[in-house]
Amino acid sequence: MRAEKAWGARWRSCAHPLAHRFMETAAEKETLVVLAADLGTVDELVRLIHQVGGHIAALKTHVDTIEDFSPENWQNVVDAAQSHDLMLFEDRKFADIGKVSLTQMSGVYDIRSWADLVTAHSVSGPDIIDGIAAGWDEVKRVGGIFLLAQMSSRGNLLSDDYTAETIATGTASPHVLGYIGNGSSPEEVASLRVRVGVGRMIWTPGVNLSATEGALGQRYGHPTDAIKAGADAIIVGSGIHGSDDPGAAAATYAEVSWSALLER
Ligand code: S5P
Repeated sequence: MRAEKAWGARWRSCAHPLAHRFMETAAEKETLVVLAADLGTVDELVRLIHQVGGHIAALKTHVDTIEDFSPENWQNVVDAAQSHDLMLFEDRKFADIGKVSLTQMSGVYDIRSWADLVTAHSVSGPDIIDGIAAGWDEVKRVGGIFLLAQMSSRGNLLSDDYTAETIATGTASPHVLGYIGNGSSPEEVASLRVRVGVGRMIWTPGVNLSATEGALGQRYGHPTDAIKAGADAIIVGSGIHGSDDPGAAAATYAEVSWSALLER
């Protein structure tokens, strides 16, 4: 099978079903691009999804930044994503105690009902994972969590020890599909991969083909370097949505990322 051949050990070792779903979509479309769809309105988002949908493997959102959010309106984003076989990845960066994280899975945005994947910090301890997972349980859906093991922003406080503790927390839970790593530094990604082993995903933001720095302390590295160092997806925002031709930009990131995986 095509996905298994391309992904090798990752395909055989990842236990979470949504990891396989991602790897299948990626292999089908030949892309490791996760679009960071950081735009302000539902219409803009839907237009972008249709422009780049054939070249990306998942859709990352910040739902609380959508100016015209309503549950009905948001359904257009969900439908657009599903029409391109994209999982919805809400980058909520949960960080509260378990019980509050559970309630934050519902509320105004009702993340549990449409997100397949979410991000969480491990700073509050392991119970945050059970809180988030209980949110999906309540609506009988399966979801996966990415823990922030590293960050791409300059001056962040995620030390080596913090990264190690985060991996220990993630390893202990079947809900943790993988980790966010710092795509701006191939060395950091490589050391994260050594610690994580083969059985979980590493997805990396902080990648851009032309810039080395972004606004307000964002740092960038080259997508090829991140993937060769062990990243399984590149999270790309400005490099695509900030381009004059997002469709063409997405196609380029897709091509670069897929070749890097095959070379790895
Ligand atoms: O450390 C991180 C973690 C994340 S999830 N650094 C990040 O930049 N991100 C997210 O990736 C961030 O929230 C944004 O949506 C995206 C990067 O966007 P870009 O425009 O810089 O490519």
